[in-house]
Amino acid sequence: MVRGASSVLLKPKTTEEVSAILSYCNQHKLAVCPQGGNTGLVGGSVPVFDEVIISMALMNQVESVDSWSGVVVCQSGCVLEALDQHVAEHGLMVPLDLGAKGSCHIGGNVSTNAGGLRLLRYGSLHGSVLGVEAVLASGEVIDCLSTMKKDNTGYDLKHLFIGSEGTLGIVTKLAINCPPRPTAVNLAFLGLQSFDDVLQTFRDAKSKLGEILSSCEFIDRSSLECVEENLKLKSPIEPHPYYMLIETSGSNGDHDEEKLNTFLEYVMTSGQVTDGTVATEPSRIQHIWSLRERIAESLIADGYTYKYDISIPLPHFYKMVEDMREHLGSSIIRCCGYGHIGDGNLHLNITSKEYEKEILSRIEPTIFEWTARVKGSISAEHGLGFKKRNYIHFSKSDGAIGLMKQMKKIMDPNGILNPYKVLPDN
Ligand code: FAD
Ligand code: S2G
Ligand code: ZN
Repeated sequence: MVRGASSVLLKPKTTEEVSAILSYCNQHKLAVCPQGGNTGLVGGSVPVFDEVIISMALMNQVESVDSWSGVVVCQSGCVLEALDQHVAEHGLMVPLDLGAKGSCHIGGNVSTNAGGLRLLRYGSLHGSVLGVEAVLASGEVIDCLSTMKKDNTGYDLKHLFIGSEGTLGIVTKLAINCPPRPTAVNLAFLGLQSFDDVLQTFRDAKSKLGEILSSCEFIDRSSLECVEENLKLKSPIEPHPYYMLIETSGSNGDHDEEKLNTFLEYVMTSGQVTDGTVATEPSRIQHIWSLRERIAESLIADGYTYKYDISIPLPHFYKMVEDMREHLGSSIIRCCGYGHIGDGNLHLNITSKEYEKEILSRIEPTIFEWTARVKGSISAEHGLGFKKRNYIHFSKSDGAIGLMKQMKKIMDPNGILNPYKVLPDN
């Protein structure tokens, strides 16, 4: 848990106001902390000392929706869910979905390069964001707000602002390529006996569902027990060691249902999947998604959560959970693994009654060394923020970190943008 406070909170309404604020803060060497929906999980949006908080909440207007190309231009303070509802009126969807959709901003999503539940289908924001308008520490407005899907004129600077967590500039507007909203959605909730079966079923889902596969999520028994015990949610199938959520999204219900049934028949007869149910009706789909999306919330009820968001090569994916569980023994309440298996992204969460330094010292740096050994990433999608910045060297070379520091120096010479975030102290 990261806490902070500041005596100044500014809520600009326009790019010009952001520019004037940053130009003043830069001249007077006043540090700032950009804030979106404040749902980040690594302390990136929390002031460390008395940084001026710049909240983007009032910059929440959609500027244009091009129904031919599906490109939407909006301000960065649009709440993800509200933006998705807005574009839904045009038969489009925002190519990103995550449990925090009701509060997070699209600007915060871009600044953390959020992954979410459908990256498997719609790719990363580095692909779906076509243009960015951002304001540099100097107050200079950088207009890279192209709405073109192809633009090979010089260095693609928008990528600097995607995932830099407010340390290179404040994102004020975005152009996003929004795909057509699917008219047919199915969600299968499957029970499996072994992790090998999970991997095999993932591979079969890709080959047998092909283009209609839109999400493949994983939950272990401990995660599901947590939402059942702490939130009193009910699983639609009998207890299993492992579970998967496999979603299809398409434009032809009959076609998709036939493909999904063929896939399910195959994985059930092969014994890879030993129980399962399929939801097509929105309220049932929502209930099954809540079993996955509310795991984080359910863990809070245990007490203190040590959270790890790791990219791991699939053959090692669940071994880390088993190794950590054995390593920590009875000193903890729960060690559970869930996440975006389709992206190789494990959310490993450990809980204890309250925070214990001794437990943390048994987890870290072991978990980061483990990750580095299998050439994974110590932060798959949540970013480094304040909490993980000093572990960056477990996933980035000294040369890469050195170049990042040079870029930071060029773009923010006075170091006023979100200090103590992303880059390590030394
Ligand atoms: P904030 O938390 O306000 O800020 C995040 C970072 O971006 C900070 O460093 C901040 O300074 C910076 N920032 C914010 N706005 C701007 C801007 N306009 N310009 C420049 N910098 C800015 N994350 C995932 O990737 N995938 C998930 O599946 C996922 N699921 C989640 C589920 C729950 C229940 C919760 C609570 C969080 C989840 N998250 C997930 C984490 C979080 O929602 C994301 O990191 C999200 O992108 C943060 O958006 P935000 O608007 O809340 O940003
Ligand atoms: C998710 C965020 C929740 C968590 O649920 O996909 O990114 O706390 C996570 O791990
Ligand atoms: Zn996630």
